[in-house]
Amino acid sequence: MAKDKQPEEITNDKLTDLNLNKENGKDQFLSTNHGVKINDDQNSLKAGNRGGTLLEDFILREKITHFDHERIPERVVHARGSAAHGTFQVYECMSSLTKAGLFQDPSVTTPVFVRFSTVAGSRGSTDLARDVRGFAVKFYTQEGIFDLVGNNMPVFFIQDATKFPDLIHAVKPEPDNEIPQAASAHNTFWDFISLMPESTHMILWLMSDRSLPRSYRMMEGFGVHTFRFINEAGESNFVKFHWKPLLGVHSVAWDEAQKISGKDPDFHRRDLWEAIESGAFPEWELGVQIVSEEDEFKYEFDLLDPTKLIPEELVPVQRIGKMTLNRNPDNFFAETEQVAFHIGNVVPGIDFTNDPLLQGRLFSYTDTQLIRLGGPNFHEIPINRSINPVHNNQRDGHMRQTINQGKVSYHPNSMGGGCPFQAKASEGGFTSFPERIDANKIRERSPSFLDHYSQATLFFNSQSDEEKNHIIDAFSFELGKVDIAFIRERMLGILAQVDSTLANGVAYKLGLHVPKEKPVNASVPADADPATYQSKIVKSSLDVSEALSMSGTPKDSIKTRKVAILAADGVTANSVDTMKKSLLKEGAVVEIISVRLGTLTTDTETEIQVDKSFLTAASVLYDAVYVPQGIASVGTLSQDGDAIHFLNEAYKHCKAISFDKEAKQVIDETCFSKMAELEQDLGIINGESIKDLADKFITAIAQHRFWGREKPGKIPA
Ligand code: HDE
Repeated sequence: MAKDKQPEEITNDKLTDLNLNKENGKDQFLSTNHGVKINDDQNSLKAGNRGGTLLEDFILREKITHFDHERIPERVVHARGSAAHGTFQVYECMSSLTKAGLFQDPSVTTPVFVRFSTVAGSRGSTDLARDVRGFAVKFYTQEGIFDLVGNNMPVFFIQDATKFPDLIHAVKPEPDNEIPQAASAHNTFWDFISLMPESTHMILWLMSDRSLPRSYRMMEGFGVHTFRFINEAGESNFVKFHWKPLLGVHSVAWDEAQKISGKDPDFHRRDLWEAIESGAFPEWELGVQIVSEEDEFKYEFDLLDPTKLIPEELVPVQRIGKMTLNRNPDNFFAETEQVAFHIGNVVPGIDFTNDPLLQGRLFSYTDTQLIRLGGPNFHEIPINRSINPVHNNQRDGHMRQTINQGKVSYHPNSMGGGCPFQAKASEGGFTSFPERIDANKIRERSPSFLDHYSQATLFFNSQSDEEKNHIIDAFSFELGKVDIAFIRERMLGILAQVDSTLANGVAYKLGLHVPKEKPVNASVPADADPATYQSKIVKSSLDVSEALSMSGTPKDSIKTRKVAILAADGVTANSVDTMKKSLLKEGAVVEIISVRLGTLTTDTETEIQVDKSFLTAASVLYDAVYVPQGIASVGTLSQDGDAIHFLNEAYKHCKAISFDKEAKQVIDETCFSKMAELEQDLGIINGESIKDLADKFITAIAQHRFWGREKPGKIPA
């Protein structure tokens, strides 16, 4: 066994060399907000050494006042988020469908800023909550700002904007004790949902692995609503927007998600940041599904109903361009926190439909910025500024930045030469699509919105067996946290409308029976005949839509996957080096994990830097694990509870595990020692030739997970 190494000594000089940057930061003297250089930032102004502080101390007062006002109201929803800058380029000219400038010229690069988020939790909550993810893209086009404010699921919980405050009140922590944080697994959420059959389709998505992304970089994005594309001739086509991640769509296990929430609540934020810093830029293709005006009523669902998707088998997704995120924000608050998205930010060539959820959102986003960012000039905050010039007669207001010149702030005028002018459509002026509207003024739900179950069934039927099991487990977990029995039962009644295996599976785990009565739709106006609001049974034209399952997602790359190498003193240098090099060559991130930090001494007396010790590393933060050979290293690890736990967890979460034949001694201590030989095709890889081992390991990591190995309740990790 190699002797313990002493850590490198750090001298006092190194710790206190604060003058290092003085040269670079010439003239960067500390100053007040009004430009006065500060001489003493350590002491407030006092009446004598031990005397009271003087009100006169403008430096202290300015600093503390600014600090007192550092927080702005967090977003009511989507408070927790992370963002990045990037670019978008269209593949070919889309002028036959839309005149929007950003979709015309493949040589034009449009800057974007993208913010990903969870919905329910507060700003400081965990990234790994079971939740929908926001996927909001701000395109800074030459014609103004276009915001595509979407989610990572293609449908939504409700059909009408007026139910949004109810939905959010139900999912947020309960108002008496503010419990639970960032979780839908509680009474009020399921009380509401179980009375709202229109939520069923979305709830299936929420209970699926889609709500537990491995990374923001491995999520799909959806505009959800049907929008319109308008071309130069003024012709309209309906369009649904999609983002397809080039790394594929991947998720983690629920047990893993809960553990990550403790080990690294910033898991997604860190992952996005580190990928961009390392130059592994996340990429998505923008997809569109196009439906012509003539085909508006062709489908068994209503295009205006945001609880429905258009199956890709019915209308294929055309990939029209690529988005690359290539720069982290410089300042979280100034950019990620102050960015203000608005679904109403569209450019000529893109227009709205009458989806009642979309229509309500058109009001909400500006309204929310007024309170969050403190006034009507939030468009002047750098991250929200249009890159093309803004000219209008809007003036003044809280925190106005622009210094408008001259006397004229009205239109029409002659004193300002008529400026600014209105733009003709041919000059790029925005004109709304002149949709014909001829109707009574009513408060009603369209009967075409009353099919609440068929797409939920389609979604469930389209999942792999493992995905189906995860959905059953997720419902059982969430409803298991509901302590009011009739809410659980009511929810089972809804699940019975979707699929009997689903309902019975959940009922079994809850120790309940599936109710025989049909669920009620309680979202009915006071004077309405409840019969007219009852859910309709509609037969879906498809039994299965493969695109709805994640099992067919691309699994051909290990780029940015995190691989742990467990090692201790005496490890065989060649094993570590060869494996590490092979993994790095394929773009993976590799970390050496050991019983303590510092360096390891190998069999050849070389040294290897340890990246993390078992104290700060955990299996749930990695995609795969390798145990190299080396008698002393293997001996240490086989006696180390943390190392064994690491491996057990990796096994439980169905990750690729590889080990040198000689490291079998470590595997013998794990709960899967008996399975190690049998599950070679299921991601447990061992061998003698390190090169061969590395090749097989790389293929296995690219599979993401071996869900077929899952044995719920059998792995004590
Ligand atoms: Fe939002 N939503 N939303 N939403 N939403 C907000 O705006 C709202 C809906 C979405 O990273 C808020 O600036 C209403 C659907 C994202 O900054 C607020 C309704 C979809 C983000 C608001 C919806 C979204 C928001 C809170 C029902 C997917 C985060 C802070 C009519 C298509 C954007 C803010 C960011 C944020 C209202 C429904 C996506 C309160 C009233 C459907 C990604 O204005």
